[in-house]
Amino acid sequence: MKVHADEVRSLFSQAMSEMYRAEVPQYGALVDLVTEINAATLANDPELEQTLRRNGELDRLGVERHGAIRLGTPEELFTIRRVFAVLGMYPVGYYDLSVAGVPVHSTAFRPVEDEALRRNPFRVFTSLLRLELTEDEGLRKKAARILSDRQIFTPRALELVTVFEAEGGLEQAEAEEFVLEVLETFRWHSDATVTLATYNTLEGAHRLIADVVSFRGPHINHLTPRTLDIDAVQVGMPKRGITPKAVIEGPPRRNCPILLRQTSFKALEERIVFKAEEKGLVEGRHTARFGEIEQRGVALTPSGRKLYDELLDSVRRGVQVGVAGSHAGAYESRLTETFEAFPDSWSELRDQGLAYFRYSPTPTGLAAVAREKVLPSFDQLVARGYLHFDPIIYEDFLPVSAAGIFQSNLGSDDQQNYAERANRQAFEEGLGAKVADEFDLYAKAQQESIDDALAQLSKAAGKTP
Ligand code: OOG
Ligand code: NI
Repeated sequence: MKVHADEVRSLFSQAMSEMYRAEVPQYGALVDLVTEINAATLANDPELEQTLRRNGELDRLGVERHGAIRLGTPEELFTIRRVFAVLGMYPVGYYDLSVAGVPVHSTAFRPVEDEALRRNPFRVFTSLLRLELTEDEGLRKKAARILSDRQIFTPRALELVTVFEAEGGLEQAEAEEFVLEVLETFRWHSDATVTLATYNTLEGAHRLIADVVSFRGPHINHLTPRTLDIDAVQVGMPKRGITPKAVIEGPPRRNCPILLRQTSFKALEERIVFKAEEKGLVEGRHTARFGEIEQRGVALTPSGRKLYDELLDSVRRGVQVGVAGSHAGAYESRLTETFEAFPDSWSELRDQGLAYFRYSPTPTGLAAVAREKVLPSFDQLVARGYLHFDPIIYEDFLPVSAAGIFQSNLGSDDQQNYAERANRQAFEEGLGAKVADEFDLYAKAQQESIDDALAQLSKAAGKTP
């Protein structure tokens, strides 16, 4: 019997979480804090609890994580796509981070079907280094040569991917083996593949280049739990010896959370053993791994997203963000003020077509149509409370936020100005597939819920004696 991909993904995300807990103790402390705050938030807000329960989100909350990796070559990207497919994760969205001075472009590998998301929404933000954005040709060639010498996947992992592709699934024992083999790709290596001198040259071009090129594999650089109250966690972190970045990325605190709010704490400084020029080994330091938390809200439609982007942009033009703690207060109050222009009730968000919702018939609605034997119009069904609507959670990422997270962990002095040069086509060529459009996925989920709800209501209306 083949194991369902959702099952393999759950095994994998759990194994990853255990590995990270063992390697980065602060991650464990953060997960404990988030678990406490989520429990307290649910206890104080029965309505939120009901909504999460109806959406099947309550069970996934405790295991929900996203991670991030940075790859070096298009070939690595191509193979990681095949690896993630075994885990039921597919590329969604294209993120160009060159605008923010980070020489990468990215996608998010994640489950796409409602049912799969409910089971375990594990996502990995996956970036590909863009050496072509670096001006120094010598350095570009050197980095490319080092990268071409490495193999980030174990031979057995590659074999099992081939088995999966040929047979459409893995047996239980193969799935368990696969999880262990793939874990190797994400593991931290404290020994670099380069000399300290090479590392320093790479770092001189960009910290991120050094992080990608100097190691045997794309170590997972953070694993993020989902909180229901990011402000409470932000306040609670220092008490547990964790220092978060100055500002929370994304929209401000609202009654109706939209998209995604994120905050992170600084990377660990780790001891690295470099190759020596002659004989022996040289010790040095590298920072790569950090911690992050996130609070997720409703997915926005293209017009909702446009409004979000415009408002955020006007805030950022007005205040220098995240440079120093003293700016944080000014940034936050401006953010809150500016976002007053964004409707903050579920019904306004729905009426104005700004967000996506999942519809379900109410018991009152089912009873009423059974009695009346007619089906009112869609808007009437909603107005009369025959149809209930719940927010569809945003499952993706935000480029401006991602850039803020990258930057705070690379050190703000690292900022460089690459020209905006999105190159989705090159990314997809490397990937060997097109990335899915996130809006299509949310629209589909909304439409399916409508079709299903209407089918139930008309069945109730027709069945009446
Ligand atoms: C990824 C940073 C982006 C997020 O949650 O937006 C990210 C990285 O630093 O590799 O994880
Ligand atoms: Ni992240």
